[in-house]
Amino acid sequence: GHQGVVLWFTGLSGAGKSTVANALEQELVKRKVHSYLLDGDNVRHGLCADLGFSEADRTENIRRVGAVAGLMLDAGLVVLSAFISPYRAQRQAIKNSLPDGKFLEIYIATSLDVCEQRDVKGLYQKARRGEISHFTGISDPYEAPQQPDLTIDTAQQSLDQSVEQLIALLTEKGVL
Ligand code: GGZ
Repeated sequence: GHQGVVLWFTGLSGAGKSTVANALEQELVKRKVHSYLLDGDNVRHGLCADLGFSEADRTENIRRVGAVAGLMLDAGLVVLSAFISPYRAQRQAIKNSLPDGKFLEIYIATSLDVCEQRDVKGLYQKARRGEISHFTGISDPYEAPQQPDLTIDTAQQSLDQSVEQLIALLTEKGVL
């Protein structure tokens, strides 16, 4: 059988966290590996619908997601979690709460310039105009991982290459 793990994707808005995590999830389905993708789309409308983007709310958002990821890990799932999770201490707290080796940090390192040029949802433009406050990378901090298990820059490599790297990491760690 397979053993569970938490793959924690972190990076700026528009960096490609959800895209890469979705592509990996599809590959895991093909391999009949039970996985679940937690991201803003399925968490911020329900479990965390009461939270915004202040430091306290982001910390609570990430704390809840980390707790859910821990429960899913107990159930033996490969958990993919894709949130900006901008604070090092938040990510470290989740790592500390899980068994050794069960938290793999995936840094989606796509630069702010690229994310802002993509501006898929027009949020960066709004943030620059001051229409959104506390926007990560513009008017709010992002603390990059110092020793991620994997770094992916979606401007430098294809989606397929990113998935291959992740599969290689999961294989190396004995998950697959
Ligand atoms: C950052 C914001 C903000 C602010 C709304 N700052 O590109 P998106 O739209 O889909 O991803 C962003 C998402 C970030 O939510 P997370 O739950 O991942 O954040 S955290 O981990 O910090 O709790 C963006 C949208 O929400 N968004 N306002 N001010 N991103």
